[in-house]
Amino acid sequence: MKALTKGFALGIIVILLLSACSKVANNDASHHANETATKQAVAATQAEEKLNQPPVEPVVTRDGNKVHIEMTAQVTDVEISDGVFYNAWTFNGTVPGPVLRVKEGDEITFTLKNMDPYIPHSMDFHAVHAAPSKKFIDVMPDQEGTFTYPANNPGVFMYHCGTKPVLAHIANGMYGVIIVEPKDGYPSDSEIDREYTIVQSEWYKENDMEAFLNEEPEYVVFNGSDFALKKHPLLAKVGDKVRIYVNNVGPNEVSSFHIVGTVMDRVYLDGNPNNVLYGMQTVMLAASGGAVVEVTVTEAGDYPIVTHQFNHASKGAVGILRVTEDGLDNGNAVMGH
Ligand SMILES: [Cu+2]
Repeated sequence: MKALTKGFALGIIVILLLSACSKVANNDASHHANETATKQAVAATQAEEKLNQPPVEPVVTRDGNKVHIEMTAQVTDVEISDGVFYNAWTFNGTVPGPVLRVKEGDEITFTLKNMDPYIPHSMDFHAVHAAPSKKFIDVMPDQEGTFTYPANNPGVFMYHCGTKPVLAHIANGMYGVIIVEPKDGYPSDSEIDREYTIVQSEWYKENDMEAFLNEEPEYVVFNGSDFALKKHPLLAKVGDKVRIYVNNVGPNEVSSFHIVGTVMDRVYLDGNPNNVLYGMQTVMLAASGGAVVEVTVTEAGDYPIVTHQFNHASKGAVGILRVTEDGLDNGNAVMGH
């Protein structure tokens, strides 16, 4: 569809150029008309041109319990599989966007700079209480918007662009995780040796609304690509207790999150310390659902992390938790799953 549109735009330019050539002797008025048409065609081509804006670091500053967060909405190519790039709509140029961490009781002042010259974007933090019609509103192209809200609930929350159609903005890459640490911590904090964050998501045909609506995902991935947690396994030492902050951002599928070779000591559903479960094999994550998952690794080796919906694992949602005697990467080839 996109290629067709582009071909169509190029066709218009060729026609314009041909018509310009055949009317060399025309008077000023038609010359002016041609110039205007050419300018319009160039503008149309520029609108068609894919942007690839370099990633921008988010700015996070704290003053007491007031946290200022500054992020960008931008269009950036991201690698979703070996050599496969997706022209993504992003927060700060990465998919998922930056992992944010605040504390229960913080007040967030959030600024979104929309670097996308063509369409509006916005921010919907699942971690806050706010009227969406006032605080999750569109920020127009090349503009910025600032919003203030409290983060009064601890948890592992999704954030995403909420601009219509939301499905397109999420499927194109505009999501991430904000962790709100409980004000008194988790009861198991003192036992934890290592912490990681995993975001599960889907990739469909690039910017194809029909595929987002009605087709199966081409990839289901952890942390943005089908290789992120294979090329760079999560590391642990024998005997460590490992905590994973996990969220399934969808947009369409649920996750059956499972770590092969372990039983979860504790799971805090949605990351709230009151929602504790023990001895879980698999935790189900709704679209946008999160959890804090804790496991103890007792033996050296590679432990695959999967969604136990194996059609999705086969499409990329596999990571490796690599356990070694010293906690360092031994560089072993990753075992398949
Ligand atoms: Cu958006």
